[in-house]
Amino acid sequence: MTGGWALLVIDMQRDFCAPGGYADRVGMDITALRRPIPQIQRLLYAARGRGHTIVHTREGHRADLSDCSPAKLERSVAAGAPIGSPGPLGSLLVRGEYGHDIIDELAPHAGEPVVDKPGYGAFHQTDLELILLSAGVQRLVLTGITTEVCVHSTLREAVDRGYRCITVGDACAASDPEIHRAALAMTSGEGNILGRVCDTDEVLRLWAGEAEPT
Ligand code: C5J
Repeated sequence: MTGGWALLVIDMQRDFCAPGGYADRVGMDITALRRPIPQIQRLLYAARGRGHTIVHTREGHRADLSDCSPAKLERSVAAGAPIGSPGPLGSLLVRGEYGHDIIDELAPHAGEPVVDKPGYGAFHQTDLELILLSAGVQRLVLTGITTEVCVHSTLREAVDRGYRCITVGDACAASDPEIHRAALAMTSGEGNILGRVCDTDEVLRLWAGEAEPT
């Protein structure tokens, strides 16, 4: 096997997981979005124990929204949750606000990089690729939310960059379970065109050397 593993924990922020955050305001089901938390905790525990690289991401923008494209801003306004508008957790999806940070249950440990991203994909306008290159990573395990947007965008960016990817079905979530299923089906179609879809137990067996990575 060549290349090290990285566990990506995508956008498990209060803005997507807590009442009053962006997702709640836009009408998403935050109960569904919180469902992968226990599986991500298991993967984090195992990855830390095995010394795998762990990267957390957060979606958000500068307070002046100078890094938010007009198209993205207009979309959020039309959806009823304008990026930058005030809420009980602070301005929606703005860096430094309480809502922008990662939920307590999945708080990064000291030394684990947190990548702040202005887009949906975690490679877009970030230093993620450099972090992975420096750590010798070639295999990514993707978790987080939402399956169909930020996980999928990141997955597509990663596959085009040559990373071997596993999307962990029970460690990702969408607000709508049908969309979650469809996003996973898109991934594994055409002979795993966007990499494999596994569940948490399979990844743990793989890391334990009890299954062969492909
Ligand atoms: C969205 C994300 N859906 N993290 N962001 O706006 O998937």
